[in-house]
Amino acid sequence: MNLLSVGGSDPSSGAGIQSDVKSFTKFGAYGLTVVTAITGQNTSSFGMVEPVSKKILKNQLESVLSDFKIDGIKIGMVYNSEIIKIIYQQLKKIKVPIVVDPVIKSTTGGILLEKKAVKDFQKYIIPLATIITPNKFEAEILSKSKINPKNTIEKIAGRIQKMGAKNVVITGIEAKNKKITDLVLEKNTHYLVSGDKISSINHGSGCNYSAAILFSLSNKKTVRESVRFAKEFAHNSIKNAKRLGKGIMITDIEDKDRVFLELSESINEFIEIKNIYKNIPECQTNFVYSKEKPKTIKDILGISGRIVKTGNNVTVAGNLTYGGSKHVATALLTVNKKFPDIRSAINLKYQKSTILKIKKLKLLVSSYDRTLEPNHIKNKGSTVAWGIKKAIKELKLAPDVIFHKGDFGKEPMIIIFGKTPENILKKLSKITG
Ligand code: PXL
Repeated sequence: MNLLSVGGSDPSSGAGIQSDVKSFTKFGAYGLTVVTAITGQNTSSFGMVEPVSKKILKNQLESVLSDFKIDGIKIGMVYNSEIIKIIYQQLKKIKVPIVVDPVIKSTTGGILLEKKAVKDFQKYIIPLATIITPNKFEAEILSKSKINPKNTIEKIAGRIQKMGAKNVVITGIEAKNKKITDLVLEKNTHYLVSGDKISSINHGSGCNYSAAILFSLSNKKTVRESVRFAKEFAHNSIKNAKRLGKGIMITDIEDKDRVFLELSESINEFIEIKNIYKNIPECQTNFVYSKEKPKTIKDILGISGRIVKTGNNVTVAGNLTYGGSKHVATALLTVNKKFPDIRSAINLKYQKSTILKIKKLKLLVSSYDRTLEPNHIKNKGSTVAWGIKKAIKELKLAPDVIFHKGDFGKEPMIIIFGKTPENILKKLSKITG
C-alpha cells in the first residue's frame, strides 16, 4: 500500500510529513511525501516557516501522482491560499480516501495556517475530505463559531460537514474519568468513541492519529473502525513517547504494537457484536494473536484476564499482555507448529447449533475426545496440546474450528482459528450472524 502525506516539514520529525512516514512504515505501508512548507522547530520552540513555491509544489504532486498507485492521501499543514489552491487543483479528481488534519497552530505556538487562508481552506480543502479531524479549537475556527450550550459540538460538526467534508471527527471533545472522547459525524448519524487518556503534553499524537485513520480507511475499514484504530494507535504512541530533545516529548510506536493494535481493535469489535454474550462459555473467552514464529505462549498476545459476560453484554477484564492466555494460546501454538500461517484464535461456548452452522458454512472443522485422554497426560496438565495435536494430525489444510465435547467436570469448548484477528471476526460474523 502506498500512502501520501501532503504537509509541512518538521526537522524534529515529531510531527508533519516526517512523522507520517514513520507511522506509515509502522503500518507496513510505503510513505510518499509532498512538502508544502518548511518549518524550523524543535521540542521547545517554533522558529520560522517558509512555504515552498507554487512551481515546486506542483512538480512534487505531479511527480508522485503520475508514477505511483496511491491508496490514500493525508493533507496536514497547508499554510497559505496559494498552496491550498494548487493542492485542490491536483487532488480534486482523485478517487482515494483523503484524510484532512486541519492543523492551525503547533503545540509550541507556531502558525501552521495563515488566518487569511482559513476561507480558502474551507472552500477548497474541506470538500476534499473523506474524513476531517479537527480538535475542538480547530473545529471552532473552521466553523467560525464557539462551542456553548446552544451551539453544541454536534452542530459545529454539522457546519463543517456542510462545507463538504464527508465525515467529521472532532477529537478530544471530552476528557474525564481517564477517558478521552471523540465525536464522529457520518452522513446520517453521529456517535462518540472513547479511549484511554494519558495526560502528557507531546509532539506528534495528532499526526499519528490522522495517519492511522488514513491507513485504516485505505484498508477499506469503516469510519467507526478507523476512528477506533486511530485512537488506539495514538494512545500507544503517547504511552511510548520519549524525551529526545530538551523540551516536550516526541511520540513513538513500539514495533510489537502492530500485533497489539490489530488484536485490540478486533477485541473492541468483538465485544460489540450483537448478542455475542450468548457465545461466551462459563470459563469465559480469550482472544489471542501471535508474533510470527512463536516459540512459547510468551510470544502470544492475549488478555491477562478474560472477555467476561456481564448480563447481556460482554466486557474485557484485564490487559493485553504477551503470555496473558494459557489455554487458547497453547491451542494456537500447537496449530501454528503445523500451520505457521495461523496466528490468531478465540474460544467460544460449545453449542450444538453453533457446530451445525459451522458445518453448513463448509468451514474446516476437527474435534477431539477429552474422555480418551491418557492419565499420564492429564496428570501433566497438558490436555489442550494433546487434544489439538490429535485433532490436526490427519489434516492437510489448516483448521477453521476445533471443538471438544468436554469430560467429567470439564466444559465443552469451540476454538476458532485464523491468520489474523480480523480473519477470525470474518468467520465469526458468518457463524453468529
Ligand atoms: O501536529 C501538527 C503539525 C503538523 N505539521 C507540521 C507541524 C505540526 C506541529 O508542530 O509542525 C509541519
